[in-house]
Amino acid sequence: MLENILKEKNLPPFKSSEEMLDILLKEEYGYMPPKPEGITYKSIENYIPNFCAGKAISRKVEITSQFSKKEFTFPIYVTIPKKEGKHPFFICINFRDSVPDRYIPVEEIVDNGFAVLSFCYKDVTDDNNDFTNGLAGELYENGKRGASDPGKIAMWAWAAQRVMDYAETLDCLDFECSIVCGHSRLGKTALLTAATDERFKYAYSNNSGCSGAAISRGKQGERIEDICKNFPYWFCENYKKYVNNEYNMPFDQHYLVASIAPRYVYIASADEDKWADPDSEMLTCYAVSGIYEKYRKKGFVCEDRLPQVNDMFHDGCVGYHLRAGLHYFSREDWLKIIKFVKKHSCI
Ligand code: GTR
Repeated sequence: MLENILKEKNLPPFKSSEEMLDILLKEEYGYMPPKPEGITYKSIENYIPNFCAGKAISRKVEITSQFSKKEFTFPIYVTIPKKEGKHPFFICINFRDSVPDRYIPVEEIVDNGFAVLSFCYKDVTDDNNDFTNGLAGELYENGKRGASDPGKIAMWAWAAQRVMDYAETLDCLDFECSIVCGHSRLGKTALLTAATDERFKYAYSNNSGCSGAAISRGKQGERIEDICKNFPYWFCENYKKYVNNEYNMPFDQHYLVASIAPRYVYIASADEDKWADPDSEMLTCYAVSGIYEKYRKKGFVCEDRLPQVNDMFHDGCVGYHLRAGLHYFSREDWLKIIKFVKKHSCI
């Protein structure tokens, strides 16, 4: 059944990872901002005293990236279990700088043995059309950008990669078990982060929908037309060419997930989140499955039908679940991605 649904969409065939990523950057997200020439970190220890009943350390770190004549600083929040050993860890791109946060149940994450490093996306650059503030202000003269220059999603993804730079200075983390995660617009960002940086071994996208995990051809709910009208600044200028023109795109969102293969990808949907379109999100998992076979790995292992509430497919390198309820990064979503990582990394 899924094979037939996919056939009708006539998706562009896979190319090499480099080619697929290049098309996505040129036509959709814009090319990533350059890596900094230098980077420094300033830590405030014991940021939240007695955090998680004393089971975790809490630290605030200011990351400063240096470019030729400019520099850019943003804060991150680090929570690491005190227990001995190397900890698997999440880099979580969040809507707020609060820790814990309604989208990050930190104590439960720590109790499961994971560290979490999070930041507020607006501390990198505002979520609006203003390209003169934060990182955008450092990159663009006069706030003007060319057709393939980065949109805001690429800038938030760049910031998650700087958090990985910082993580690499710590010897208590397990780099075989690094996960970048985010919800909605930040789920799109999480996928782009992993696609452009192999240091992330897992990417977790929560309810990311249009221009994230969902196939655009024939998508229900939000379409490229809507997203380009409401949030044109998330993308590069070229993306507007594809408004109501999905079937002529030289790419679709399966390229984004395929660029992460053979690393792990997990896509989560919510049943009442019709705007994101769970069916189109799961179809992406199905569409990329074959890529993993090239690497002699299991791709996506599922029932041959569209998703149903409480489905959870964890057997292959591509994971998926459909949770009951609304558009939200819930505790249930966290527990399911944690379960998936534990299963595949044998924790
Ligand atoms: C919606 C947007 C979605 C999703 C969401 C969010 O309004 O249309 O693509 O990203 O916002 O980020 O909360």
